[in-house]
Amino acid sequence: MTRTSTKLLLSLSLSLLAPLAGCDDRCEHPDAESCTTDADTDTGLHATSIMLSAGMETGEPGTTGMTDTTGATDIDATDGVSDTDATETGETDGCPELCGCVPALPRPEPPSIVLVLDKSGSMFVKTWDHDHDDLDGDGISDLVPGQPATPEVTRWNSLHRVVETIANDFDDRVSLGAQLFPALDASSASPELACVVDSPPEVAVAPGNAATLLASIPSADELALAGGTPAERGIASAADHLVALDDVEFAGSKHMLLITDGGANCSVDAEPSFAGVSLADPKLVATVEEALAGWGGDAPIETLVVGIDIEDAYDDTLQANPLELLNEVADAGGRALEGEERFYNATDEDQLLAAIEGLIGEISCTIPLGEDGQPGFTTLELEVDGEPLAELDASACDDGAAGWSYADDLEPHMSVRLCGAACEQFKASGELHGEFNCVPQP
Ligand SMILES: [Ca+2]
Ligand SMILES: [Ca+2]
Repeated sequence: MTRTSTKLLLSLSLSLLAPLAGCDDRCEHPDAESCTTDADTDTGLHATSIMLSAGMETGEPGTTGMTDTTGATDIDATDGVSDTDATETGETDGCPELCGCVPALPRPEPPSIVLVLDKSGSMFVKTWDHDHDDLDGDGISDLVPGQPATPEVTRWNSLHRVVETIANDFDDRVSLGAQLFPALDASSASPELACVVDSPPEVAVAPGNAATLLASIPSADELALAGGTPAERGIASAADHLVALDDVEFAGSKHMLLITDGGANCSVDAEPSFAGVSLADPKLVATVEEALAGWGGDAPIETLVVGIDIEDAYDDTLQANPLELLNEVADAGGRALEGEERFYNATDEDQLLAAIEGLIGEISCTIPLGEDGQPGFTTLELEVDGEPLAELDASACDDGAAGWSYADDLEPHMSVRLCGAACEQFKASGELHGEFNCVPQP
């Protein structure tokens, strides 16, 4: 809604304001305290050179674009600077000669991510060739002739190892929580007990949470747990928790990472029988959609989907194809892949680690451009740690090239992604600097 109206306003106003003033190639750091402009309360259409700096704490978001719109035009059309504005800007408390003079945006906040973890019986009963050293299944290593293959492990064993790695790796950059589905005390004693989920989640979102998280989930060598796959109840509880977080302490973006080895069942509307709760749950997609739309008017919550060895085949118990079900969940969650498998479907432990590490890395290197996004008629230049970055298209960013790309397709762009080495550099230094520069008008 905001995007549409902003875009409309910009298009409607273009003819009134043309030619727009040009401005200097580069902007000096504006001093947020002394840079009072001759601001009329206005649309910000002249704010064509705006700073954002992740290293600065000054200023407030959403206050960009406060120069005048008193009809300033570059009458002599030779210096690229609005004649009326140039005079006025010269009068303003030491501001450099800019098209705009606005506070820097605040430092990006760490994202909040709930790991929504499948703790169903199959995670502890089914084993897999986690390191892919025995594709023919004869018990002999395919890699080292004559040597026995490594023993298969449970899927939970692999998931636990991956969670341990990523929780430690991202401990200082991401606020993590964990939701198990079903709950720790679920059992196969009754259909109800097979589907119970704890709410709030077992591990509340918090910074520096790795040790707490690992102490609160079943251990890697656990073999005796049972239960269904109440993913919808898990997602609902995790979304409730994210919405309830303090907006100031947890000001970053909010995400759920659903990691599962099968299609969701345990529908809240199911008949209370084992056959009933074993059927695919049609409600999961709707709940994920609701979270993305902004639960109770709150910020959108993305759901990212990682499957553990999901087969593309009809499942008689679910009465559905689990791969198709998870494709639908990924589509609804806001960050689906393209193609036949639109979620990350890991067939071994390395792929599971790569998928989860990649997704959390991507989230932590996605930087918002302020409440109103990028102003119209501007280009964006970014520097990490003092080095200018190349703008990339999204596919080059996905492939790990160094640089940045927009994280969204529509204008005004609301956020950017740092890609490849640029993401690593930002994570190491925390220094991101950016400028919106005006596109010179003819
Ligand atoms: Ca073999
Ligand atoms: Ca093996």
